[in-house]
Amino acid sequence: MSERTLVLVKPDGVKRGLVGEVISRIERKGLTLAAMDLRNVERSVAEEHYAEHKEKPFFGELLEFITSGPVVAMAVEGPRAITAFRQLAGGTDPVEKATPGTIRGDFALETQFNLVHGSDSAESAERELKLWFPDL
Ligand code: IDP
Repeated sequence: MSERTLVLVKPDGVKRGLVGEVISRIERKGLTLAAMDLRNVERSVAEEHYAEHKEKPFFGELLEFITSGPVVAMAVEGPRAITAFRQLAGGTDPVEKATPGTIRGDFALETQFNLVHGSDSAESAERELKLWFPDL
């Protein structure tokens, strides 16, 4: 049974030239791209995307960051794609939680600038894919 997840290469990943690296890891895992787009993020989309964090102290900074430059948005598909990509990404804190061998563990140092986003559940994936790829 195949499922889809939303993956973002965040502005730090695009600026650092890590788009190819992320796509390569997704493809080597056996997952496939159902859609992909380089785009600037509207503030309203950023607010909706991160709605679950709106009471957090870092919400303002997070919106600034995610709208600071283009992101690459992807719909990634495959068996257990949601969990599979979360494993490829590694934990949120790239030093304390992400292990070497993961995207964040190999390439990031700061929690905010952790390079990628991946939906964290089937419900999130459905909500986020509707937001980012309404026509898919
Ligand atoms: P996730 O991206 O691993 O699912 P979430 O807890 O959903 O992690 O947080 C969303 C994003 O918000 C993180 O990827 C990171 O960029 C940012 N973030 C999370 N916690 C902090 C923090 O304590 N300070 C600054 N930014 C944070």
